[in-house]
Amino acid sequence: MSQKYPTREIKKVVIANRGEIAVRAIRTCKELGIKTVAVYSEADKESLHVKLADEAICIGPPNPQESYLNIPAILSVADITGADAIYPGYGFLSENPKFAEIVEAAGLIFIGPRPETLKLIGNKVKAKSIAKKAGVPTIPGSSRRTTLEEALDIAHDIGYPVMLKAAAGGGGRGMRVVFSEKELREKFPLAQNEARISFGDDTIYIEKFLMRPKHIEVQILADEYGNVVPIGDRECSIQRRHQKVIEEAPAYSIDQETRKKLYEAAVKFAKAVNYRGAGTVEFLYDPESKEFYFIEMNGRIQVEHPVTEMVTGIDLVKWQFLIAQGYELDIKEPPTINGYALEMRINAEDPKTFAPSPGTVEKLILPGGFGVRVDTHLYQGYQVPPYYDSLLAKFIVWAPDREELIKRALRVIDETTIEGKGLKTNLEFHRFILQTKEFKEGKHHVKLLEELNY
Ligand code: MV4
Repeated sequence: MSQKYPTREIKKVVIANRGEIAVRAIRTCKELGIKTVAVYSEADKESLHVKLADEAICIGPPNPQESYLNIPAILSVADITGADAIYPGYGFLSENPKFAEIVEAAGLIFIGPRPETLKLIGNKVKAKSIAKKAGVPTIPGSSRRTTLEEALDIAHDIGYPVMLKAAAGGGGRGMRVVFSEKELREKFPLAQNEARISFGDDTIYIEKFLMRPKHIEVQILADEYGNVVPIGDRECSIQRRHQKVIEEAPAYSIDQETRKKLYEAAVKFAKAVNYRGAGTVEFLYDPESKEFYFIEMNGRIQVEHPVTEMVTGIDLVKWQFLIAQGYELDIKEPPTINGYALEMRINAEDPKTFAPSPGTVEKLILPGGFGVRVDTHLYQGYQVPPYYDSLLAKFIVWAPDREELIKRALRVIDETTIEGKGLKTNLEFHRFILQTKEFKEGKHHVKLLEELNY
């Protein structure tokens, strides 16, 4: 008989993050009756998460290394306030195995995957070989350190173009496309050198290059009793320089048969790494062949989690806290997906140069209405600091079909005002993307913005 009730209780949690995700987590904690302790840098003294938390402790100067990445400072806050758990959110220390280890060694609950799991999924090459062994489709090529000679043989078998990838790279860094044997001989040592210099590790592997893939990901919830459930899928193909701009759920262009196979693959991988909590398995999808390929697993709640929440009605952050206390998942099957949702990441950036453009929010009119959710830490008078990522708000929109979804998203942009000295946003960039033929027809892919010269 599996466990129905918590094996441990979280009475007070340190939210080791800032901005909209800290606000998001504090809201769920209030509803769960969990006390919250905010940590903040000197630059975030007036930030919303500090105002909403039950307690707030300054942990250092604006520089993230001395504040949000300062492990001793964060552990000390838990000690001083008598917290029994730490919530990492996304970014910062959220996927740092050492941090998870230290938190658990201090007798605190790390609300996230096990440290060993974070180690496994943190290494792209290791993750790919685990996927292969688990019977999860991976991109043809090698999944371990590859010499030039081996690369030449593999490229001959799988055909050009091929992609050289640095094992220690990630997020699009350390990748080179090669179109011929001659180019492979030239570029391979360059790729090794670049990897050694950039990442301190010259391990290179080779893959078949997918020309215009879609980025499809599967949300997973996994409890401590071996239950692993896919909680829908998302398409995140609208990216600029590997930064997601618009994400949507469900992925519009995949059919039910492919969806079922994707979910099976994602569950297989999550079980193979003994996953716990909320996680996402990322795939590249070729709409021509309907083939999909594992690329990585993310051991954190993702920025775009609200689109999944909008089409399933499931509070993913709440389940992170329940699983961390030993609750068993009462979701046994992939939930019914109702309608469509998309998220627009509203960034403080110059619409022409995309350079960060922090400033003071002097005039703020946020959108609302049926099928509209706004996750933000902004308020009128808030000073956007220049030290952190440029995300100001997430506009999440729901509608029964994708056509109405795009109309509603455009209406949301029209009614929004975010203005202030020096403060610029990418609102108009979203309007442009939503009105492209490719996006409207669901034919967008990861190279679209680059091909449109963004
Ligand atoms: C690829 C690929 C095409 N072919 N691998 C980018 C970062 C990491 N998530 C893996 N990525 C890719 N790997 C092969 N063999 C395309 C991507 C990719 C991508 C590439 C260029 C620009 C944007 C991208 C967004 C997602 C994935």
